[in-house]
Amino acid sequence: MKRREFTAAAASALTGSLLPWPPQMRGARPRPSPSQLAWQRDELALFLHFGVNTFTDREWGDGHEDPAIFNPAGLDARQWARAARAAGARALILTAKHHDGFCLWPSRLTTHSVARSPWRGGAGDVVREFTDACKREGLRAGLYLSPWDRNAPVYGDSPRYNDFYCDQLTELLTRYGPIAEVWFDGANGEGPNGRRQVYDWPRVFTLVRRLQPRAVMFSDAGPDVRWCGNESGVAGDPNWSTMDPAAVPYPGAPGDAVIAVLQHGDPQGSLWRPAEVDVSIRPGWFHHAAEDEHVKTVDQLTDIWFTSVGRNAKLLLNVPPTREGVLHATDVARLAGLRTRLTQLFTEDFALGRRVLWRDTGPQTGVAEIDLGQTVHAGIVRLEEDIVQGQRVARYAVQGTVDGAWQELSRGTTVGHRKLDRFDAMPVRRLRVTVAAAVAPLPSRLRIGLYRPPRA
Ligand code: FUL
Repeated sequence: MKRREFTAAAASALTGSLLPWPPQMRGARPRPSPSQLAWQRDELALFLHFGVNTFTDREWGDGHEDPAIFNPAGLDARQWARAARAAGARALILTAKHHDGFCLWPSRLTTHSVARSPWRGGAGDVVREFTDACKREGLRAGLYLSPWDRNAPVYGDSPRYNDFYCDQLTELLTRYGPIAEVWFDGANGEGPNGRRQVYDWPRVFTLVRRLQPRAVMFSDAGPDVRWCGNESGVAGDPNWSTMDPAAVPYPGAPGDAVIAVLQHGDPQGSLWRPAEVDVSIRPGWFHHAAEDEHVKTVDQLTDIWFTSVGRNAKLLLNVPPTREGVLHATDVARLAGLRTRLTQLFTEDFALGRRVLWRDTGPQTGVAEIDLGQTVHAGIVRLEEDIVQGQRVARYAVQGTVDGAWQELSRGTTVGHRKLDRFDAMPVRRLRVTVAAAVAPLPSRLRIGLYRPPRA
């Protein structure tokens, strides 16, 4: 589902300097804050789209749903969290409110919520069950609160809706313990009365920072992590984790130039704002029984892993609960299958423990060579920068000796947290990684891994 346009209100105020955190040092390369670092190191989070759309079989509700339709009799948040753990995910993000305005928690600000549903006799709270399940399974919990609300009567009455939205955020960020990520969707349209909302983003971001200082905020315009510019599972190449905040001034800012920056970042950008790749395991974001035969295969999910985590991004994989309130058996099996595949691919690192000979070839370039000690059947190379120090590599090449002669295995642009390249299977004895260009001197050497071919 593609986003719609936001109004340009308060755009100019949304620069990094507005916010007290993350700190950015003048003149130095931008670096991640501790929360941004933890967020990226999680690598995989699951997204849970759940709400009245699950019962109406729609993707975008209009806000006129009868809350009585919401009755997920077998709701089991523990099952969501266990499936996430089996997939190797370390966080989950739930749609506490989608564009229809229906709240999965008993918000005192609206009657369009679980409190008016028959589920748990009207005394239920999906957000509570979700956050409790995350805690019990040792996962971080995140919440999505749609800015666009097609039910709220005050939507489009800008100051009043901004109060309403901030009050809803306050409920979510004060009742349920630590929240690791707050997700602001760029989709936007008219309210029930045909009016457009002018959002007070600086106020929203400041509120989240105050109530949950460790949470990262996602939107097209950050402030902490950015959208990757598409919903197909593919981060940009190159993919810089830095960007100029003025390039995407507010969530939902339109235009090809905006999409290009979201995809690629900017090597000269003044802020650390890494890319998150959100994609659904199914054609839609919500569960539709008609799509049960169209769940992405383990091969497809593995490809997505390479084009997201393998391109310096974080993967947010949507797996929507059914009307019963559980993840569908097919989806659960695919998640487990993905983890099994990744474990198979990355268990044996031929370069592990081997001596790396590094030679500086210029102030910002160098060559690493590794003798693997034996000829190995290889097909994947892994490169990593120590992003605690920021991101610098702009161009690299990987070569291997095949029957004594150097051959190119892969080449690329950015590395960042992780770059994964697949290449035609080769019997490789020695490995060489050349950093041909960087945007600043490298503070430390790359980490290098070498693995079997994907489907050997
Ligand atoms: C989009 C929304 O319109 C979709 O319904 C979904 O929530 C997706 C993650 O973002 O902008």
